[in-house]
Amino acid sequence: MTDSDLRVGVIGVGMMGADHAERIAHRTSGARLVAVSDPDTARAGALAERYEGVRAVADPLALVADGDVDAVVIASPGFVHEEQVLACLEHGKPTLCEKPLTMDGESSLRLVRAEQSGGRPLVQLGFMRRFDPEYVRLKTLVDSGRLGRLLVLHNTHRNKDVPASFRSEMIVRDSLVHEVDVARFVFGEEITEITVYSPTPTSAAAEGVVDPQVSVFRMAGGAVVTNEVFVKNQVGYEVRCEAVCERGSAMAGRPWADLYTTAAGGDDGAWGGSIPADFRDRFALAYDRELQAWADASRRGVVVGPTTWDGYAATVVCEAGMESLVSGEPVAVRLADREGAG
Ligand code: ISE
Repeated sequence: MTDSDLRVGVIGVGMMGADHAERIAHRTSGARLVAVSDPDTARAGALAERYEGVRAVADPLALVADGDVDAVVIASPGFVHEEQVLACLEHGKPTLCEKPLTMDGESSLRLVRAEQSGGRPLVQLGFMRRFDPEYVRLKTLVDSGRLGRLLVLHNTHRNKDVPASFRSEMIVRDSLVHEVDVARFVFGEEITEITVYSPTPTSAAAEGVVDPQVSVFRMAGGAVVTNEVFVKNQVGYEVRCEAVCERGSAMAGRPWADLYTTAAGGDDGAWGGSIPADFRDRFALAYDRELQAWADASRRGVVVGPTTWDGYAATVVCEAGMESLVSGEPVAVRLADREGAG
């Protein structure tokens, strides 16, 4: 720890925020955890006590304004992101904002424009797959042209379980949003149309929830992306992405690089590895690299990785996806002019 360390405040210390707080406190060089805020003040207090020199601040906007906080991680729910990100922009503080950027395209666009009018990029979006070594290698391979043109991308995204309050729309907005970003990242193009299909739901799904969901994106260049999102698979966290090109394919996330084991079982032997329980395990390295890249860039006064525009585009695709979830029909994605006033 040195005087030039980036002093970081974390807003929202539930599952992901607490994980990021620990990462900043112990695994991010050049960064120091100094403050945390959460509507559950007891939770924030308990977390602050775990680390030396960390304060719990009740009001998240006071944390942003605090002169002893150089940069902010926002891991609160999406519906409070707009005012928190705006406050960070107003105070000129580098920010890492977890997805979704906001709950609808209009408010996300307001943040894009607010950042643009400030004259300097400040916000990195928390799309961690872009920092996962396998996704990075897949993207590098596709970009190298060695496999020829990229034709189709197949994404699989499964969670072991979610609470009954995790409704069909959340599967689009909170889960599929990652694949929206992956498609845009790997192709380097916008998504122009989305269709969300509703297969027969698993018997584990809460009443009225469409799980799994299968969706198809049409990319600006004409290619197609398929996605399966299944949030109650009862097994564990399985996330993969296969790029199908003219002369070969590449897959990230399968098999998960893990210890291969054999075991005596029943009449026969058995072999296997293990499936991570959730995203914190599977993407631990990606999160480490994401936070390190953010801290390094923040100290240099730049932004690397996904931007507010990426957050905005993902929000608009998900809005169209929620419309398609209801109708089952393809819905066009209409983005504002990237630099313009619209
Ligand atoms: C959660 O919010 C995440 O971001 C996870 O990566 C995703 O797998 C999960 O479905 C979401 O609820």
